[in-house]
Amino acid sequence: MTHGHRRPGINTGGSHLSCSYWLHRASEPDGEVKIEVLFKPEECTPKSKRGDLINVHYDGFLAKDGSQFYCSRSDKTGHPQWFVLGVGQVIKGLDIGMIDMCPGEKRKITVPSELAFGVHGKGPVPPNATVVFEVEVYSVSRGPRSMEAFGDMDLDKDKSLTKAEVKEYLKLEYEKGGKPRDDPFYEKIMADIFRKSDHDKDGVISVKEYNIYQHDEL
Ligand SMILES: [Ca+2]
Ligand SMILES: [Ca+2]
Repeated sequence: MTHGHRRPGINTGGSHLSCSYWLHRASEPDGEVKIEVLFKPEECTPKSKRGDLINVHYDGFLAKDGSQFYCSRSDKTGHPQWFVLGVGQVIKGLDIGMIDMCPGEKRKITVPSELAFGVHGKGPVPPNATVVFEVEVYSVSRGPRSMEAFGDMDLDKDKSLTKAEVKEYLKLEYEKGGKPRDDPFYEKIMADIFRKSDHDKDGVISVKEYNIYQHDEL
């Protein structure tokens, strides 16, 4: 499967589960996001809210026949994706359906086309398609809205984030969740974060680059 364009809500990897473990046929919702909690840790904190930076793995399926239009777990370049919840970095249905999730929680989120890929569809998703995502949250942290989080990451307080600084932060986040990872794992996430945030490509994320969401209504 090729990905010739950027598709909202794609991410990958990190889990030992195979894509085939979750095949299903969803019922058609009426213009609303339908959430089913598949797994919830006993200790379910922190809970995600708008503006949080979350790290998530998810697979996408077409509701009509359960066929998979994206399988991040089998994507070799894949890794769990970081995005800011509630600001349109993923399809609307996921922004809605992923609120109040804690690390370790898994959900099945059924999204009507108008809150997904709409009347035109996108890539392998046909027009007017209801889609289903199986989502697993790895971490939830204060988002780019929070300059406090920036301050936490900016270890030398020079008002810019190097890869080393962001990596330290990620490591702490992962170790907190009891899921330490190897270096290549972090390198992939770093590449993802810097591709999205380091707009002038100077190798560091400035306050301005970091805080591009400040004008969003959260
Ligand atoms: Ca710094
Ligand atoms: Ca920069």
